[in-house]
Amino acid sequence: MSQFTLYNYVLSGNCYKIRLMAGLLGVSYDTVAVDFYPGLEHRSEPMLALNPAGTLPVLVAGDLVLSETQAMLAWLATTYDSSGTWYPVEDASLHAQALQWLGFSARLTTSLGAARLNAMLDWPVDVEAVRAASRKDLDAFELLLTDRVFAGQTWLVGDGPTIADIAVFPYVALSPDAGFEHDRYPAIRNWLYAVRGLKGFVTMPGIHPLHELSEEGADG
Ligand SMILES: N[C@@H](CCC(=O)N[C@@H](CS)C(=O)NCC(=O)O)C(=O)O
Repeated sequence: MSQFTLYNYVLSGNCYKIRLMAGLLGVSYDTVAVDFYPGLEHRSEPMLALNPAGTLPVLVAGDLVLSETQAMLAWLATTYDSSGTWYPVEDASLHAQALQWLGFSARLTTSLGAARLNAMLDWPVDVEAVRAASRKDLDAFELLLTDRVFAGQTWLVGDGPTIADIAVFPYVALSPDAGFEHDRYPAIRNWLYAVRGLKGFVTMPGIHPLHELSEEGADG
């Protein structure tokens, strides 16, 4: 049974965060396709009535209308993860660290996300500024992940995957769309690999499944 409706654009990294989290939690939902480009339907009257900010995604569950991706991730984990591990609110330190990463993920929308929209759709942005911010964010993320590796950890918070990983994953994984390859980022490559290996992982254009070879695939 469908648990919520997602106003969705298939190429949007922020919409993908919600599709990915729902896949990992095994939650079913409906989608309403919004013609972000070229239609700019997210800025149409009906969409602005739903979300005056004119952004995607929008999540509707009964009376609840959410227009911030980070809040959607928190709501999904709090509502559908009975283990409590995806959003560790019981532990003040882990909770604060998760919120810290959610803030970082929002920043990535304005750096890597904007650079990607510009590269793919010729979206009007200050190209030099967003590309400089993108490189800075990727470099900083590589260093932070390297610290985690030295601490013997794979994930961003604690010792298992959380909504922090899901929030940060899309724009880092999609950065080659904007010409930011991962070759110089070994810690990022390992972490991307770990996320892609999660049970219930779903893909989007530009992000491939981890194992494409099956017995049939190997034959041709
Ligand atoms: N508040 C939003 C921002 C999301 C956002 O910027 N979404 C992009 C698409 S991925 C968007 O709708 N941009 C609208 C525009 O630039 O016209 C969130 O983090 O969920």
